[in-house]
Amino acid sequence: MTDTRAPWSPEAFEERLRGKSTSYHIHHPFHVMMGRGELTPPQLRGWVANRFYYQISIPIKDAAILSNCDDIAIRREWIQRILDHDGCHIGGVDDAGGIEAWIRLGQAVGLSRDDVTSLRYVVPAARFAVDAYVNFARQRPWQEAVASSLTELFAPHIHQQRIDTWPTHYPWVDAAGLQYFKQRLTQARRDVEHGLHFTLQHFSQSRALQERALNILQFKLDVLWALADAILLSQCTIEITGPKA
Ligand code: AHQ
Repeated sequence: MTDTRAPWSPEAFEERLRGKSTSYHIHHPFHVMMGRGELTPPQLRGWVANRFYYQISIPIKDAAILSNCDDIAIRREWIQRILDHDGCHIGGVDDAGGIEAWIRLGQAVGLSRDDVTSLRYVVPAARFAVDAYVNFARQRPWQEAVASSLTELFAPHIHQQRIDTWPTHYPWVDAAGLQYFKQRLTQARRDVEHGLHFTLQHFSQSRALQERALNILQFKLDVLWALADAILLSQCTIEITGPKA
């Protein structure tokens, strides 16, 4: 059956994308508890250790997008995301990258580097949620994987919330560990500007494509929600015994 509906205007399409903020994981009970200072130290450590699997999977996901993408202009933009996470040494400047910053966050909450990098605390349901995202990027057209990254429309809010509240709610956390959230404020805004511009242009060829983009964004919102479910419901808590490196 031919779809005779006209596409939404770019403004109306963007409004619908942004309207999905109500499904963002900042509203998940675990993150509500975090924002209210209600998490115990073992719970916060469990979150940091499990989210590390998401962090190390992001550049794998982005490399999958690059490997599927035949558009040089898109690849030139997208490759920066890998450097942001893996770090780089360009023009004499050494950037350790976001994955190293997340390990620093782990140490700031009392975990050792090995506690984080060994993935020993990552619960099965957390792996499954993250792997669903990576496999989506591997198996779906790169344009759909670009659209799936638009949960970062809402990310600056949650990063800012942590920067604003952790020093008061979790004063035992070494403040240097918050550096990851601070650097994501600018990186997320830059990434979203590019990803949103492409999504508004590419998916506006038809109403059906626009609705597909909304469903893709909902899939990724569900990945983040399921990741929070996994961490909350698995009751992954990490007690600290003795000094940590
Ligand atoms: O630290 C995050 C990050 O590097 C990314 C990349 C981006 C993507 O490509 O899907 N999404 C994302 C997100 C990060 N942090 C999450 C958080 O709550 O700390 C938010 C998440 C996102 O909103 O997609």
